[in-house]
Amino acid sequence: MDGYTKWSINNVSLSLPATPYLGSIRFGLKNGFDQTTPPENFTVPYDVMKPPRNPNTTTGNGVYMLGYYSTVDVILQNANALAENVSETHPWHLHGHDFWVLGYGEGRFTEAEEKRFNMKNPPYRNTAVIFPYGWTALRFVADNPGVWAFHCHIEPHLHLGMGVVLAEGVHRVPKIPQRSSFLWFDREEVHDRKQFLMPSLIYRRVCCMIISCMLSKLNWSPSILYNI
Ligand SMILES: [Cu+2]
Repeated sequence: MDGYTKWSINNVSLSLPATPYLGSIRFGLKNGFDQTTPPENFTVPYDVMKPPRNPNTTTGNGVYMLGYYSTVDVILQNANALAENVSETHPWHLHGHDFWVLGYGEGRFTEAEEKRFNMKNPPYRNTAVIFPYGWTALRFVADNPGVWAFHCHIEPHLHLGMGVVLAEGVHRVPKIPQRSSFLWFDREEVHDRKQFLMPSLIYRRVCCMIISCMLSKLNWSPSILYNI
């Protein structure tokens, strides 16, 4: 983008805002971050194996607003890195939650893969990799009030945009200091919030996001799948 290399998710390269999300959401600041929800999948069919014809991307810092206590499925879909036969491994880390790793596979994810999900004893982690050209399916319960980053933990990848922001139950977070709507905030107070509820044992499918990791520069991009 503009001559720079970025990573993007569904054609959005994450560019964090100056104002902390917690304060922006709690205090209703419309200018704190992009108010449009980022895309939950690719907008057009996209061959993850081949570099896109148009390598451009967009930037953004919108938030996936999750229903409090909803069950969220995420399909991390890896793609090419804008070159033939180039795709990398990315360790994706979710803040604020652990998730079940329901499955992973090669190539483009299809709904048929769901039949092979491990619903019996899936690993419970807060980090999982997507392999080159592969996909990884995760599930978690949005039961922890707050705003949470979900990102590749290879730091340069994160700083080049490989991440998304999730939020749930922000109105339940106690004592968000007014100054959190400024350009800094008191970490101690934010981390002091308590969990309100324990994870439910009943999981309901509410959302399936397909998130693509591709070396930036996509104007049109991959994937579609949003189940309610
Ligand atoms: Cu990465």
